[in-house]
Amino acid sequence: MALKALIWDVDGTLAETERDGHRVAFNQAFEAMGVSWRWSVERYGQLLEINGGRERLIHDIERQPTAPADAAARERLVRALHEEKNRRYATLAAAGSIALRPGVRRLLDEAEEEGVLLGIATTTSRVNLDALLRASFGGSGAARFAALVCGEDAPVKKPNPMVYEVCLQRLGIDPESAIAIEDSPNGLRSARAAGVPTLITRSAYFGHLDFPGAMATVEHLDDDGDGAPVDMARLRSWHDEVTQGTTVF
Ligand code: XBP
Ligand code: MG
Repeated sequence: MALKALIWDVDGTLAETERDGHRVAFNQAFEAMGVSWRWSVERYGQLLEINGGRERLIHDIERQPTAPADAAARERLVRALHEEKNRRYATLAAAGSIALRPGVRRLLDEAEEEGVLLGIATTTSRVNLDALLRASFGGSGAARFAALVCGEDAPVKKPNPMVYEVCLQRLGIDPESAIAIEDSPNGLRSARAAGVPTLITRSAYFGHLDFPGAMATVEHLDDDGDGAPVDMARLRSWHDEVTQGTTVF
């Protein structure tokens, strides 16, 4: 089965956006809007069990003693906090403070040179994706991807497979013709449920975990485990193993 596309997760995979991006932006939004709580690195790691910043806020606000008691007031506060967070995140990204992870830029270039399609499958909001792509690749960054699927396009979030199913549909390919590149258990579950062989790159929050069902697991894309970069040849060899049935994963 030929490898036709790489489908990229964003947060934790393209860049370490969670600890030093979204979390910092959430705390800036909390301060700007006068709410009393802050999310520590540890607390945010617990909240990452929930995909979706808005969903994370809803979960946490129910446990905040100083949050409004009225449900409608909470909903208004959640919406306002999430919008403010996204503005703050875009500023952080535009300031160049969220760098691409090792090997990401090289592998994107290699895939394009070999005519392999690029997709994105993320639960983050489109505004956040655009901010990161603009900061990383300039104004035309989004145009590199044949399919960009964000939280708005797939409202049922990871680990549900919807985001990958929508991305495959827009790419016009079978799941077995792609490789997903992910960093989290929810992301792996989502890609596997859509039938996509998945490479895990270990990220700050999830790097200590095991990833049963992954096609392969590496520290990052500049080290395939043998100290060599993960390049298109390496991806094709892993892909051949799993799609030609020589490896069960
Ligand atoms: C990670 C997420 C996102 C971000 C925050 O997405 O779960 O919710 O944490 O972004 P992925 P939003 O790893 O799938 O890229 O606030 O826009 O949700
Ligand atoms: Mg991720």
